[in-house]
Amino acid sequence: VQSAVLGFPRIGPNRELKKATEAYWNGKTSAEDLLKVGKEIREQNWKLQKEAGVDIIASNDFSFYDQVLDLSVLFNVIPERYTKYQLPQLDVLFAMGRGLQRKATDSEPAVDVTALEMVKWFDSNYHYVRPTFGKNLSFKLNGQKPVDEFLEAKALGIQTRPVLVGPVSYLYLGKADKDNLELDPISLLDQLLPLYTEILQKLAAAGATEVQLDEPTLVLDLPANVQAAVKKAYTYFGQQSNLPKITLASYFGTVVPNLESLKNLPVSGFHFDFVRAPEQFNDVLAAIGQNQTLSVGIVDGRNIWKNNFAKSSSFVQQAIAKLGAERVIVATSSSLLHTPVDLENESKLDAELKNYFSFATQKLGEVVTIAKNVSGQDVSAALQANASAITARANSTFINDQTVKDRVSSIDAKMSTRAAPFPQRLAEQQPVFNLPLFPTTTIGSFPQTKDIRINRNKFNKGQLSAEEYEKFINSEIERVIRFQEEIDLDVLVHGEPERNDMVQYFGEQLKGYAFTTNGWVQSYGSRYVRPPIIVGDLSRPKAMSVKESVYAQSITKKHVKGMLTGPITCLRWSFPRDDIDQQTQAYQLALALRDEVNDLEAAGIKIIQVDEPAIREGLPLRAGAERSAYQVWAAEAFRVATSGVSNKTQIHSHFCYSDLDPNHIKALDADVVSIEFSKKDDANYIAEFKDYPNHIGLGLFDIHSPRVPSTQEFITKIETILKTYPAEKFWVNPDCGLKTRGWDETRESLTHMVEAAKYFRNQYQK
Ligand code: THG
Ligand code: ZN
Repeated sequence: VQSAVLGFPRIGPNRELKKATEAYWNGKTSAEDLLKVGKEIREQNWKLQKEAGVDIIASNDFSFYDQVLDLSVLFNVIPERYTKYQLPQLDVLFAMGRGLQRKATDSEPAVDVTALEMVKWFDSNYHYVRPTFGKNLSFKLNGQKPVDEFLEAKALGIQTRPVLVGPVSYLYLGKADKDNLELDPISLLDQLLPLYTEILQKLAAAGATEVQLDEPTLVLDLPANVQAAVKKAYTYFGQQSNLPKITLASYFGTVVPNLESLKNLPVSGFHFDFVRAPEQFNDVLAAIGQNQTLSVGIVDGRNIWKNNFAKSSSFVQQAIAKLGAERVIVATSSSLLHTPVDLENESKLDAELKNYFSFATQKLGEVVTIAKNVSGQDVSAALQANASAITARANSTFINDQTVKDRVSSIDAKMSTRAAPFPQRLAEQQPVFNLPLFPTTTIGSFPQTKDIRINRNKFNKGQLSAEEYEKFINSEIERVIRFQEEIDLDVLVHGEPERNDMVQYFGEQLKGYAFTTNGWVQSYGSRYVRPPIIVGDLSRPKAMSVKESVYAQSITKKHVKGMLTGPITCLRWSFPRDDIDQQTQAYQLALALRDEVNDLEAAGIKIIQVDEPAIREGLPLRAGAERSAYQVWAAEAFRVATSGVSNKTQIHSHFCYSDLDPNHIKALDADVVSIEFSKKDDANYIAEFKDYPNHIGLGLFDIHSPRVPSTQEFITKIETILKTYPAEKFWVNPDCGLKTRGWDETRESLTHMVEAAKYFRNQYQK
């Protein structure tokens, strides 16, 4: 029985890719330098997998930004605004991913382009760059990245299985441009299939015997025309000559509702995710054809818990019993992109905990061991060590906390409902805040400068005392407060200089969490996160954010928002426990946050923002009972966290990077919400939020791009929104936090934003 890995993290064991990419963007190194780092990482990853004994190793899983964006470049799905500057292809790729604004020089003209939209990859915290289909499409191949990388591995003596997102998922995850809204991307399939064929033929000619085409959209509720497109695409490939064998891979859920479209397809095999959806086993086994292989995704690509070898092996054995050993492959459930690179890099992690975890590198050993075990090879030592780790975790002392359990069972409707409904709260809040029309604010974070990172590092290494560090943080807070006063924002924030990340920061302070020092996972482009790990029942030993908020409020007359991360987002951006359900973990977090919200209020903070950007990504991928239940408990968890305050305290929340459901947002009953909007300025989306009952800020500029919008651009945008949206409910704010931006562009953008708000204030007061 063979072992397979669907993809490996491409960031390098010590974030080599991030460092190289950002150095290139900052003009410190050349494109050649960056390409070289990419090549080294690929080589290292392939060798690691080869040495671990993995039989089927992916290539083309590497990307300098995003694998979906790579395909857009490969197929020339490049909107005109990126091509008119004659930039090198690598710079076109980055411009599409993050926008580009460059002043004219003697030799080069000025460049000013916005980025494409970035959206969550299914229910993960990875973001892909959405293919955007404009009016003047001219599909053709740009280069041959998959072939080049295949050949690179081959030259190292490593035969790989190239991976590409499949044609149906590529189109279905894309969208029509706003000048081309009548287009259904799926209708482009006929134009795309010859290009896939061309690249697949090139791969075959280069020596690839097999490719992996990822069709994760098969786990969604697909309209009939998309199901038909699956059938059509793979039937088409079956009719072409000189293609490699195709493994059609799906993951993150069950494919059963779309199984009809997979029957009798001329592919050599399928890969399915049995970690997330073991219940699809009988149905998919009944559906696959006589000679087709089944890649059994059994090692979790989305979480870090050690695999249970005994359980996994017996699962795979069932497949072998039906299909025969030669038709079964043991695989990771998805690409390992979503897990940290190597547990061995964690020198500070408690040894007991470490024994329960498995990162990408360790997961290589897991697929290999399970494959060997079901092939009848002797891996008894590994099995024994594994069994004792699994037992030890189940019996470990840090998991259970009866006080927490009791508190969760005491949650009732009163705890999750504000004292009065919104109109009454608003009436009580207005005299407290006295805000002007079009109040301006930001989402919370301000630039995380090099200086901040250096000082945080020094403090963590013990080179800076607690007092010195606090003094430094306070000086940063003061700088941010003065800046906001200077540009005349209405509701201020403290800027979050003390926080590395909005989830990790709280994870580090809650009991029941473990955290890593080097467990980075790519979130988008060069931005990575270190998800904390929920290992036991969660509680809050002491206040987590009160000190900084109180200091900020003490040095200004304007209101400063207290800033917290909501229960769902803490859950979604952590590695959750797999031994209890997510709802229980969310309630535990909600109670810890409720205490924090109440403490902030008691300390005199009158506006408290509890961000839930991950609320949408937690939504089960398919409609049904589980999804409806989630909508209820996720909203309830948020309200448990935020309903302990008086009517006069204003609760804000913030959401980003997903297509939001206004009804779900409504169920949270926050007084003011801000939502990401700058890439979604089409009339339909505005209309969806038109009836949102509470107050709302539609994000006015893209904070992922260094680009600075002009005052006029803000005015035009607000004008469009005000055609459908009532002015008296409207807040003026950016799309998201500013931590990834530099100070210069932040100052300029916010200044323009405030000017635009004042322009409308004047207009409306006349
Ligand atoms: N935190 C986490 N997940 C997130 C966000 C976040 N997902 C969605 C959204 N915000 C966009 N993602 C990110 C992820 C990382 C960063 C910014 C936005 C970021 N990371 C720093 C970096 O890579 O340089 C490292 C931060 C650190 O020191 O921990 O800026 O905000 N969890
Ligand atoms: Zn955001």
